[in-house]
Amino acid sequence: DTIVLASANKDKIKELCSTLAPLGITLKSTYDFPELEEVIEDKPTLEGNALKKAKYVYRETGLPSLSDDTGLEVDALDGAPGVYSARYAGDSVTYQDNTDKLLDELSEVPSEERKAQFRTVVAFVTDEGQYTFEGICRGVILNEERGSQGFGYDPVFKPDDYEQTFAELDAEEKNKISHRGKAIQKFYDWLKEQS
Ligand code: ITT
Repeated sequence: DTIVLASANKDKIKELCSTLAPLGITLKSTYDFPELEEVIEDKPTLEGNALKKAKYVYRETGLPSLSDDTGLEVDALDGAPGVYSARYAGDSVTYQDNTDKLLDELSEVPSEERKAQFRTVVAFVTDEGQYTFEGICRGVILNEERGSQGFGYDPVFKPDDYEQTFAELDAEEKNKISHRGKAIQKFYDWLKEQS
């Protein structure tokens, strides 16, 4: 029961492993297959990019492949940065550059209008077919960064019903309520039904 995680993002791999490994699933990542190339994420949707990544890795390795495409969708920005979340401030930028741009774009937006959601689409491709699973976590974008755990936009995202940002929660707490945690839970429930 080996699954290849079709991701090059070490922070995502860490979160995915910590949720899936305890469930008895053996995981490899694209780092175990040096011949794999980086997949260009040029689809207009999270679903499209997630499937593109998992299909490529499945084709090259012949092993069941699981990918994750995630976007931060801000209501006041009509869903931006969305599918462009990794390169919001430009190509080859840091998490900090993207967060700075987000805070800048929202600088005039009052707190009650700063609602947003993280949305993850997980794609699973095997001999039998291709499947996607979605997870959403709603919250608000704060005016400043808080906390040092997690990654990406975590320091400015405060999930609904919590006082802390994702960067102030430990990994286990984040996984329990996060977009990624929910998508993986759906995937796992489906996987169990198949056996
Ligand atoms: P792979 O395609 O190799 O998996 P990536 O970093 O390109 O990695 P995405 O396009 O899905 O992956 O990433 C979108 C960006 O959204 C990511 O670079 C982070 O800045 C941000 N992001 C994703 N998940 C996040 C999370 O749980 N918390 C905070 N920010 C997150």
